[in-house]
Amino acid sequence: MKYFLISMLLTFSSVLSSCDKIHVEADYNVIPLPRHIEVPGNDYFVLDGRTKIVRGEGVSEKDADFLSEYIRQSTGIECHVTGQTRRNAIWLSVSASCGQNPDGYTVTVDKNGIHVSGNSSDGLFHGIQTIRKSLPVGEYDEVAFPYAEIRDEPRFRYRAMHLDVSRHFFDKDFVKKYIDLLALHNMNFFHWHLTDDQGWRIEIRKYPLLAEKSCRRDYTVIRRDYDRNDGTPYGEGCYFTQEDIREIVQYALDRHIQIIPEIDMPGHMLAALAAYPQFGCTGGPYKVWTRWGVSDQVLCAGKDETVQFAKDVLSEVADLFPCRYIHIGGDECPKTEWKKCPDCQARIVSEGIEQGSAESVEDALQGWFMKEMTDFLKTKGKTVIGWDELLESGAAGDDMTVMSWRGTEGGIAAAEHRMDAIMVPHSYLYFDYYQTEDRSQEPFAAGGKVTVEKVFNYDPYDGIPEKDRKYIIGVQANLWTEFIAEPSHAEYMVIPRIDALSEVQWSPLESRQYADFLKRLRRQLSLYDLLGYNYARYVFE
Ligand code: TNX
Repeated sequence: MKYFLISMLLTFSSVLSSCDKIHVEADYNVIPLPRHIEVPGNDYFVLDGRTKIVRGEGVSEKDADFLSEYIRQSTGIECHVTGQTRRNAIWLSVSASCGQNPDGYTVTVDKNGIHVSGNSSDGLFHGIQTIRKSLPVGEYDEVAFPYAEIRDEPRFRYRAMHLDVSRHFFDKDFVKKYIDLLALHNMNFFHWHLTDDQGWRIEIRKYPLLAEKSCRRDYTVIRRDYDRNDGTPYGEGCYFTQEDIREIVQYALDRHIQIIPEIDMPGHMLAALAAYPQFGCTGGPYKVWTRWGVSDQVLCAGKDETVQFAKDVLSEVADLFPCRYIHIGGDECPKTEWKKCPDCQARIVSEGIEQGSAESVEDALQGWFMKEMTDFLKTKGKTVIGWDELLESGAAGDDMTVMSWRGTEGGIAAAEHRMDAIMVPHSYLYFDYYQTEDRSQEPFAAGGKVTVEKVFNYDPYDGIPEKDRKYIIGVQANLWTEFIAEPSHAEYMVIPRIDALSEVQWSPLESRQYADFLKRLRRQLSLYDLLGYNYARYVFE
């Protein structure tokens, strides 16, 4: 009797646990939401340790390995990559199955397994991310994938996040972790703000003092209280060597992300001037800035050596980053010194620069400077991106791409002029801003109020006439780091606003609902916990 009871119990519990296993289900309602998900019935394909990953033609070993690693990370199940098999597998392939969009992919789940097919290897990678995010997080032997048909492609072809490593430095490991986060959200560009008044963070071989001197400031002001400072030098040795850069570029490329470097000029250059004062209007001396804001000290547009310096820097940067885009800033460049500088005034005369549509003749001089850089970079096969001030200099040509940050007007005007534009309006997409209605609950931030819901409801086509919409190539959010010194704080500012952003970038407007998004977000948190990201919880409180 005793043995009978024990064996009954054992049978019962094994039935229970096998039910348990079966009921761990994949869920395709991920972030960003795929365009089209069809789940026809109640049938499942069961993934387990015997499931193989099969690499079709044109599929890289790396991409297959990523999938294997994601499955292991999330569930503990080891799926190995092998040659062809007819059953119980995840087949990866690249073929134009879902229209022309290179970022598009399809997923089909049937009794034999899962087929992921990308229109290009980028599309395949996004499909792999969707499978990854569909997985439950925990220790499992089996995961049931409901039979499904997923067809997906992004709304915008440019999908990015920005990171400022000048105001505060974030090291190689963090930059990689940040890139991982972008990949998880199907983004394809990373805008890397490498230089600013408060610190220069990239090695330039021709100007070694940029790494040696321009990375370090004597102290840092406390918040915005310019009468107080922390009395501690900051940033010694905090820069990326060219070797670091190459490593990070490759790391991003492996994750189907291109890096757009930004060398902000001719303003936001005080750190560089501290090491090379001869490139300023007055000759200095200058100090790497210890406070925030907009400095009057900028590169001199009149001196030939300065123009050459800027080109030399861009030349090394262009060689380091294979991306077609290079960002040359152009924002917040006061003309205080240029108005007084004999060299700048002489340049205006010698180049016959006229005010034209610019706000002042010195603004037109900035236009001349930006055009010099643009033409130079064109010889290197690069397309220039600049902040929306570009439009005020009268020099913006349709070969430049405008980043509209002061509002949406810059983007609207750029599109009108048939220039490509990227929308980054600060009141919707500055993630250094507060993220709730009640600032008192939050760590000190740059200002504003950018709630998750506000990001979610942003539509980059707002105010853009139908005929101009093709010029709005995409949308990104910025993380300026004046008040963000720690990696965990940076993550906290970004997540979960990045989730809302990724839906703006990827998913069709019609299919998105905030309440539904929050449900999906709750699921995504388990992945953030697993991967060790810090995030803000306000939306759930
Ligand atoms: C404006 S956005 C800036 C940055 C600051 C940011 C602070 C832009 C092109 N310039 O230099 O860090 O505001 O929110």
